[in-house]
Amino acid sequence: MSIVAQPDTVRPAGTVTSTRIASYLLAEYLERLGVEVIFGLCGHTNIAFLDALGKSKIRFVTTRHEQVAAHAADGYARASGKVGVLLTHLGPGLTNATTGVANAALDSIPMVVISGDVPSHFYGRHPHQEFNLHQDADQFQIYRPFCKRVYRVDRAADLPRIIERAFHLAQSGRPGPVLVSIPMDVFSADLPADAFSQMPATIAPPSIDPSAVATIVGILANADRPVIYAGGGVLSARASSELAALAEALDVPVAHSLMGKGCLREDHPLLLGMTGFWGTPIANDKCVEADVLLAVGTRLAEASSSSWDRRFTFAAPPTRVIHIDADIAEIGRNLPTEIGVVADAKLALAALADVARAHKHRGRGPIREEIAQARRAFASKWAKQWKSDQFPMRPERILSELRDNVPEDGFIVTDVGWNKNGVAQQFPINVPGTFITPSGLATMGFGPSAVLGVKMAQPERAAVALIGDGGFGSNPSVVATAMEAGVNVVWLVMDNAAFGTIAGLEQQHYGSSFGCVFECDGRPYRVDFAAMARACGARGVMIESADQLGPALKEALASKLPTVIQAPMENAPTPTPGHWNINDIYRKGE
Ligand SMILES: Cc1ncc(C[n+]2csc(CCOP(=O)(O)OP(=O)(O)O)c2C)c(N)n1
Repeated sequence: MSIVAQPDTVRPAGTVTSTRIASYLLAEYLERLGVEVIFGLCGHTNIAFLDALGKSKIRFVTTRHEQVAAHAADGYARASGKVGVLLTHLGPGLTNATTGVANAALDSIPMVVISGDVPSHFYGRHPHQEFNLHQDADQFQIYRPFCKRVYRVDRAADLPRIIERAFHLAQSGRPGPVLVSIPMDVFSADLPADAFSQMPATIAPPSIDPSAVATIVGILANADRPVIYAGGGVLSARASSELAALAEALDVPVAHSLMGKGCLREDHPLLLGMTGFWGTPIANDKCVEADVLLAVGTRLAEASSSSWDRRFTFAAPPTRVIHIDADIAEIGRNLPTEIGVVADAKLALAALADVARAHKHRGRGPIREEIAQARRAFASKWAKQWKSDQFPMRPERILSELRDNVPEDGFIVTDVGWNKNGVAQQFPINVPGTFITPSGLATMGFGPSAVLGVKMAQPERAAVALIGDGGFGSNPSVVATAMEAGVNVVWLVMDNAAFGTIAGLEQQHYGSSFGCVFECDGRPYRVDFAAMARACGARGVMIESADQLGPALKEALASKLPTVIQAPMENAPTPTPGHWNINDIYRKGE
């Protein structure tokens, strides 16, 4: 027996002639929304929808862990500018994906999570895998702290409306994930054939008021030491050329957060670099001395703000802060702010640049020479290491081989550890959006998986995951997934036989790396990830001397198969010109 769900709107009699099963209508609706690929993992609660996907034009990429699927959907969203879509089973499937979805949330990545759920007629009776210790059919609540909205579809008739709302919310305002938890009987319910008729509205993003433009341009033009501070919001709004136009019109230097890396070409004469703990001295110095700071699309987060310690990166007041962001909650939270503007970064920067071009500004003195000189001086500290033949390799040499061999428009996807911090500080990024990194949640395990989605979004461009052995080891099943999906990504594993960054921190404060290194019988323990890749049918290359890395990268990028390159590496710390308050907290006992 099938039950035809009642439509939630009154329909003129005789306008509906047929019904169809909800899962097939859902797949067709997602096609109409432009969904090209869904990442996920099966379970008894979602196979009705998988059957529909199999009959649709949408590609389904099955992973071997839901966290991998969530990061891949996240990577796809970052590289395509579209919504990432994730499909999970209920209970453990949904909980496995939490880390990946939370990571996307904290980096403002649009995502829709579709999860199977228990049969709605069994809510509260402890059907198989139900979360019910506090409330019946409660799994969707697990996602509340990091989703823009969590929906459980209690009536089949609500499914079309909820899916439309999910795609609308995920992309609008400050983007983020939305969960739609679908009881398995809802997938199988009949719905009127035209039930999914409402498409999400096209949204005109908020712009900036002309009087605010005039005020801000006036303040910047008359400032003695202004700085523009670009966050990830500049890149997600695809606003690099507007940023460059504003900076050039008023001759204002540009610093950036971790997520803002790549906002200007590396050789742009006004680019200061990243701020904060792993930033550059000139970026921290110019921000701390600034009389005006125009922050755009940023949370002014802890790591990039030297824990907001006014000695190192930002000192407001006396610095006058102007903050433009898509999310009003960000404005004024971390720094006292004089002017806040809720606007789309691209529209706001374009409006500011237009007015700035016709505006006179104070002389900035030899600011460009000063920047060039300071950046050269900092880079000279590791110039020798960029060419080092040492083996196990210096991390800087690994970066230099990567830069020499990956085309400018290729993607560098990092994880956490030396890879993220070193690339953000030292690695030239010239094409906006080609540096992809986990910032807000800083999730170990992001890079190896996210690169899959990046490559699927941009199959013609190179995609390399630069990751540590800790990060790669946390979910090596990505190699099998890449083989099945036919994506020729490259994982370059910086292997220091440790959770190196934390090992170094513990060593610095406690004189030991207990619990942070990989050892077997008291000796460093290295997994042969290259051999493991070959066991999956992929390519695997173990580097045995520094000069082998360049050729190995060339071959990997030319190959049709995915490749793991494992480069044994010294555990050397990334320079830290800024400050991180955690270093004031540790206390060593007897
Ligand atoms: C899921 C998760 N667990 C723990 C951490 C804390 N953490 C930050 S860096 C790091 C070490 C990463 O090790 P590896 O991938 O080998 O890179 P390396 O630091 O050696 O460069 C850890 C464990 C984290 N960020 N994410």
